Order: sequence, then structure tokens, then C-alpha cells
Amino acid sequence: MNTHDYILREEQYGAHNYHPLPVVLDRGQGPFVWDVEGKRYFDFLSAYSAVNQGHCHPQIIKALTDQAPKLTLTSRAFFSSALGEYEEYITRYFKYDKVLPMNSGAEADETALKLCRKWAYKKKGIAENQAKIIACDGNFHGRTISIISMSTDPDAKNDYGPFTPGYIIIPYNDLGALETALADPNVAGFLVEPIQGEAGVYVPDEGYLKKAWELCKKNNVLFIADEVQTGLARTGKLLACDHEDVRPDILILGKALSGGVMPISAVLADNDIMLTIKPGEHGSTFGGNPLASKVAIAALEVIKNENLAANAERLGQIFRKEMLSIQSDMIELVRGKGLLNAVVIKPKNGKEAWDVCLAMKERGVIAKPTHTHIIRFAPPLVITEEQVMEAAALIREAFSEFE
Ligand code: IF1
Repeated sequence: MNTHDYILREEQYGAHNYHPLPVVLDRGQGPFVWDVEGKRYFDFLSAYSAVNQGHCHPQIIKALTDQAPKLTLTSRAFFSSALGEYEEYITRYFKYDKVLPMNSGAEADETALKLCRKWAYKKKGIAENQAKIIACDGNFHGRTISIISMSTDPDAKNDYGPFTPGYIIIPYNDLGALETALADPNVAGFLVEPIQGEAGVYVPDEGYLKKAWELCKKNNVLFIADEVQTGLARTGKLLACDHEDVRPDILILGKALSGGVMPISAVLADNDIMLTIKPGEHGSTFGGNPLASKVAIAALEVIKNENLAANAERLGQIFRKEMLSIQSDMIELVRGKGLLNAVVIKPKNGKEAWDVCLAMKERGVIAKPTHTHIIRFAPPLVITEEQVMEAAALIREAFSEFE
């Protein structure tokens, strides 16, 4: 079978809810992936930042293969020898009292929404069913019905109604709008991505998160950070909120919490918030399973041991400088933080971001456009300076094709 055959098979038997780049991956190691024809690529998507530690990191894979033959799943009907170890590890790592383990990012976001509402009724004293949560225009928090109910992206939302009520949508990076929305006494939480990923790696003004956090404090509203994509060293700090010394009341993690090995997500909060949810009031069959517990510990260890945050910060500066030096009138803007970057594309002779991604693919760098005119560049954080320079040269060549 060749690339074409694999693609046809997926098209025939799989739902058509994606439009992938025409490359069929078969193997990965560190910042590289190989297709079924054996061609090597720099992975500049990293599964949307889920493989920050690089593909098939030996230490994370070892945690998986050590635990897999021993015990994989108990459900939460029983205790396990691995879960407590993980809970202690992750809460100390991020300095919160408690963790609530889930699987996908969307589930963790749902958990945060439920936790916020529970807190609203049990602690803040909001009247039954009146709690509201503020979210931002252009947000991406996942695909469940309650989450897309706060989406402003028609692709994510159209024809999926009726929607869950209880949201106030305000513009991102707009403190005035936040202040106005917070005046409503039924507001319980403000859910925000420290950098909007899907919106196109939209970095808010310096000070936005800090000021937003202060406004939340002033109004007794929970500051809830979705760090599913921005967290875990991606932006040059362990958390993107760390850039502004903001400590979220509720912290949502996912993706790289497993180094891309399996779906592992988590919600962290202190006791006064987390303990408002009582036994039986929330959960998941797989959340916090022994396999995930061991994998997540290893994934977090790798982030610290290999100084991935510092690497992302340093190489991010180099990467953006390289992109800015490319002489192409298709490049309108380069932005990002750490190794979460975007290049905004100005179409030329009918050629768009998609065509640039195809040209890069031919040269051995894979990335994906978002919103037709933005290319996201987010390699695994284990990439070296030499590899960044090699990939940047290939990207430069791809752009030169359109001159
Ligand atoms: C897809 C986007 C990225 C997320 C944040 C929660 C979730 C995500 C900030 C949900 C998920 C994904 C999902 C993936 C594509 C991807 C994505 F382009 F769609 F927006 F990364 F930018 N919070 N992001 O970014 O996590 O339930 O998927 O584990 O194909 O939907 P999940």
C-alpha cells in the first residue's frame, strides 16, 4: 500500500470530519515523523501541542510498558497503587491542593465548568440555575455540546443546537468588556485561554491576564485558565499564566500531560473549590487510571528534567527571527510565544496557507493552517537549535516557490 491507498481507505471507512494534509504517518521519534514511504518530516504541529516531549519519548514509553502488563484500569470504584502517587506528584508540581483526573481536554473543560457552577451555588451563594460563566470570542475549549455552546466559530457550532445556556461571550483581550460583564452578580467564573490557539495563536496584550485575574478577584469570580494547549512548557514557561505570575483558581491541563501517549487531562484547584464536588457528583471510567497515572508522572518529569520551558523560550525567539527574515510578500505577520507560533499568510495569485503547507510538506516540514490564512508552527520542545535552523531553511525554500 502507498500513501494514496491509505488515504482512500480512510476516506472510505472514516467519517469525513477532518481534512488532513495528504501525508500518511507511520513512525515518530523526537521532533521527527516518517511517512509510509519512509520519508522524514519535521513535525511542526506536535499533535496540537500534545507531543511537547517529542514522539515516543523513551522515558514516557517505558512508564507505559512497565505499567501496562501490571494493571491498566480499576475504575474509581476502587483505590489503586498508582493514582495517589500521581495525585501527590501533580499537585506538588503545580502547587494546588487537589487534582481531578479526566481524559480528553474537553472533559477537563467540562469538569471545570461543572466545578465552577458547583462553587457558585455552594460557596458564592448564587441562586439555583442562575450561574453564568464568561468566555471569550474566538475561544476553543473542545467539542462537547456545552463547550460549543460558548463557541463563536460557525464550523464548530452550526446545526448542533439547542445549546447550553449560562454563558456571556466577550471579546478576547478586552479588559473593559470583562469589567462590564463582571458587574453581573450571577457571574461565577471567567474561562480563558492564556493564548488563543485555534483563533490563530492570538497573544493578548502584556498585562491582560494579570489585570483580568485582579478583576475576577475583586468580583469574587473564579479565574479559570484553559492551559490544555498553552501549558506544559509550550510557551516558554511551565504555564502560560506564569508569564504574568497569575495563579488560576481552576487550572485545566490536557494534551502534553501524557506526552501524546494517551488521553490524559486534569483539573487542579484548592480545597475550598474542589471539595464542593462530593462523591458520585462527577467522574469518568478511565480518568486517573493506573496506566495514565504512571504515564503522566513520566511526562511531567521529562518537562522538568529536560528544561523544556527554557528550550521553548530560547528556540522560539530564534524561530520567529528566522520567519521574520524570510523575504516573501505572503508573510503578513509572525507572532507567538515560546514554540507556539503562527505566521499570518496574505494570499497571492490564489495561493493560500494550505498551498504553503503543501509546499513545506514536499520539503519535509509538516504544519497545518488554521482559519485559511494562518499557519501554526509548534514543534516538539525537544527540538534542538540546529534542527530549528534546518527546518527554517526548508520553510524559507517553500515560501520562495511562490515568488
Ligand atoms: C481537534 C483546534 C488546537 C484546546 C484547548 C481544550 C481542547 C483543545 C485550548 C480540547 C483542543 C484541539 C482539538 C483538535 C484540534 C485542536 C485545536 F485547532 F481545534 F483548536 F489545538 F488548536 N482546550 N484542541 O486547544 O481538547 O478534547 O481535543 O483533548 O481536532 O478537535 P481535546
